[in-house]
Order: sequence, then structure tokens, then C-alpha cells
Amino acid sequence: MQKNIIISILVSASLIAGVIFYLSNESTSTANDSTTETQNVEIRDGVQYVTITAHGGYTPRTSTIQPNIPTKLIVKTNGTYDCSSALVIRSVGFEKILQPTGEEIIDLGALKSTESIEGVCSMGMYSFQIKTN
Ligand SMILES: [Cu+2]
Repeated sequence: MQKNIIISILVSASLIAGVIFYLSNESTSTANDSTTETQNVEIRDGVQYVTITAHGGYTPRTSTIQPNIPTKLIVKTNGTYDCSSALVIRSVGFEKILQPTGEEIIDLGALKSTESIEGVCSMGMYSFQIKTN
């Protein structure tokens, strides 16, 4: 009898711990999403740089750039061990496993006003899009 009570306490304690862990994870990912609003496109010396973070997906999911300007994509990783580090950008023939922490600079060329570029993880679960305005 005593044993059963102890077991059920242990089981419910680990369930509660699991729920708390899940909820705290949820809130961090929401916090990350709110930073997607920040400006991630910058033109320096005639080159347009788009910066995207790969970590449990890509942030921001959608970026808007100007057409007809030579453009480079900077993909930042920071302790990225999930599959968003396996990046594929078909339209420019890019396919690479990124370093867990670092920066990858990918030449996108100058996009036409109707063009858009899509990056996906190698399994196609995560993606991001770069559109022209
Ligand atoms: Cu994936």
C-alpha cells in the first residue's frame, strides 16, 4: 500500500515536471518569434545583406528585400544541432550542413522583382522565404 502511494507520487511529480518543461520551452519559442519583427535586411556598399538565424527552424520565416541589388544571405547558427543546420536553397544550388555555431554567407545574386527564394532544411520540415517588394 505504502509503496503504491510513493510510486503514484513519483509518477505525478515527473508528469508535472514534464509539463513545466514543455511550457517553459513553449514560452522561449514564442519569445524568439517576437524578435522576427526586427529588421534583418541591410544595404552596405551596394550589397544587400539578409540575415537569418537557423536554430530549431529559421528566423525570420519571411524576409522582404529590394530587387536588382546584389544580395548575400547570412545564415547564423548558434549551438544549432537540429536539422535546420542542414540547409538547402535549390534556386542557387546551395546544399550544406552548417557549422553548429558560426556564419555562412551565401551569394543570392540580384533578384528580379517577381522572384523569391526559399530555403528549407534537408527534411523539408523548416523553411524560410525571401521575397522582393
Ligand atoms: Cu528538418
